[in-house]
Formats: sequence, structure tokens, C-alpha cells
Amino acid sequence: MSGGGSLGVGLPYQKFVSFALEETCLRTTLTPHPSQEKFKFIKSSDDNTVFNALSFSAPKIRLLRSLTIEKKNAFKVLDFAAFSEPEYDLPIFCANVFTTPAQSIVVLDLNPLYDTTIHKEYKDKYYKKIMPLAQKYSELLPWGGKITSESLRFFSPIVIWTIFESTERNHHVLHLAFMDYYKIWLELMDQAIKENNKVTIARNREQQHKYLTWRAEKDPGYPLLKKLIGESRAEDLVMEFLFEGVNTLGTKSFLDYFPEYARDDGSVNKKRSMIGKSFETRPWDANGKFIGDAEAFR
Ligand code: BLA
Repeated sequence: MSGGGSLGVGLPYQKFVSFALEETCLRTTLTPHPSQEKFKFIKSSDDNTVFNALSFSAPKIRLLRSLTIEKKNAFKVLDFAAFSEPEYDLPIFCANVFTTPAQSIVVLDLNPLYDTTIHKEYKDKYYKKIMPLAQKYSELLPWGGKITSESLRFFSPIVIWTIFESTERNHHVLHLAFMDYYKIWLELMDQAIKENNKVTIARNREQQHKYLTWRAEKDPGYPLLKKLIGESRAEDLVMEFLFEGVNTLGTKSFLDYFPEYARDDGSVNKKRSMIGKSFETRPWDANGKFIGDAEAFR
């Protein structure tokens, strides 16, 4: 594989994906997801860009999907996510990296299904025990500075949001963090007990749908995807692969969930953020207590 070499730094993200898939297979049985067939052979309009898309499901996992993109001497992308079945309230595993020869933009998190600044029981259930590990990585991979404020609603106290210089060392640390975070997610998945309460299941489903709706509309990668494969194929990729479920898990629209984006004519405001950027520094302390301005992202 030439991925790392072509940029002169870092690892090809295929390695991250292979690790995650192998670890998953130690715990459960993966079945190819129906979306895999359609998106297996995405081709960019320029020959220098390689796409790799894989998607699976498993007994507790509704969708496990990965997209890597590599344009020689230009950029590399990793977009890896895992969503549980709505019978579980598991966090959403989320690893997004956009790397150029100069820098890497990283979000690595177990995105909470329920906002942890409001739902303390959810925060304690999933994040309390792992705060020391998160603390270690948040020192090695420091907070990336001001961020689209709305994103904070989808982040957990263990989030790694960072922008680093694309060096071997930084990519090595990122690789370690990815492996640790993914192993934690698998452990949580393994221990998760099926919910029988219909109301709770419906609530979990709606929360996952809200998350998918947000990302399918406002993901920072979307403009680049459109440039690479054209508007309509990018839309298919986002709606039917990356955030598959956005058309089936619920019926609410983007504006039902995020009415602040409504324009006078009833359309969705194209701005990524209505609030703007904020959170210059990490808004959680080492114990996972939110120490930022909670009003700044709602
Ligand atoms: C930038 N990607 C970013 C930024 C964030 C994320 C926070 C910084 C800009 C900002 O503050 O919004 C990622 N934001 C997330 C994630 C969540 C979120 C994961 O709210 C989850 C809730 N990134 C990708 C893919 C591509 C990509 C697939 O995941 C390209 C195909 C590119 N991300 C990309 C680029 C930038 C970026 C080019 C910098 C340009 C920009 O900020 O618009």
C-alpha cells in the first residue's frame, strides 16, 4: 500500500479500517450491508483520487461503514462510523480525519446519543470510566480551537477535536487513539443489553435519526465530496451510504429538528452554522464536567 508514502507522512487509513474490522470480527459476525454493493466502486472524475467504501451490519450494529479517500500528493480522508440498532442507546463511534501534507483535521469520539450536558445518567453510563484515557489523549492531541458551535451538541466529554501538523509522530498517536477508542466502543457494544421498552426504543431511534439528519445536511466533508464526484452522486453517497437511515429511521425533517435554520421562504439555510464558531479551549475538565458556556451551542 502506498497511502502513507504518497504524502510523505502518516499511515494509510486503510490500516485503521482493517484494524477495526478485525477487532469487530473477534466480537461479532459482520454481514455486508446492502449499501456496500452500490458504493463499492465509486470513481472520482479525476483519475488520481481513490475511494474505498465498505459497509456492514451485525446483530447489535445497524450500520458500520467506512469511507477512505486518497488524492495523491493532495489529501487523505478517513470517515469511519458505527451505529447501533435502536434497541441499544450506544454512542455512535465517529472517526473523521482530513489530512493534507501540512495538517490534519481530526474528530474522534463516541458521539453521545443523548446530549451529555443535559443527560447526566447517560454521561455517567458511558463516559465516566474512560475519562482518564480521554484525558491522556486530550493532552497528546490538544483541542483544535474554535469550532462550529452546533457540533458541540453531538460531542462527548471524551471527544478528540484537534488540528495537528501532519507528522509521523502525530499520526502515530492518532492511530493509538483510534484503536483505543474503537476497542472501548466494541466493549460497550458487547456489554449492551437489549432494551424492550417500546418508548425507549423509539426515543433511541429518533435521536439517531436526528444525528443522521444533522450530518447528512451539514457535514464539513460534503462540499469536497461534491467537487470530487459531482452533486448528485455526492448526495447519494451521503444519504444512502455515510448516513444511511436518514430516509428510513424517522420522518422528521432537518427543520423539524433544527428550526433555527429555517429561511423565510421555508427552505434550509445553507450556512453550516447559525451561531458561528466558539469554544477556543476544551469545554470539559478532566472529570468530564462541562465547563464551557452551555448557551453557546443551543
Ligand atoms: C473540517 N470537519 C471539519 C471540522 C470539523 C469536522 C469539526 C472543522 C470545521 C468546523 O468547525 O466545523 C468534523 N464536525 C465534524 C464531525 C462532526 C461535526 C465528524 O460536527 C460530527 C458530529 N471531513 C470528512 C470528510 C471530508 C472532510 C469525509 O469527514 C471530505 C471528503 C473534509 N473537514 C473536511 C474539510 C474540512 C473539514 C475539507 C476543512 C474545511 C472546512 O472547515 O469547511
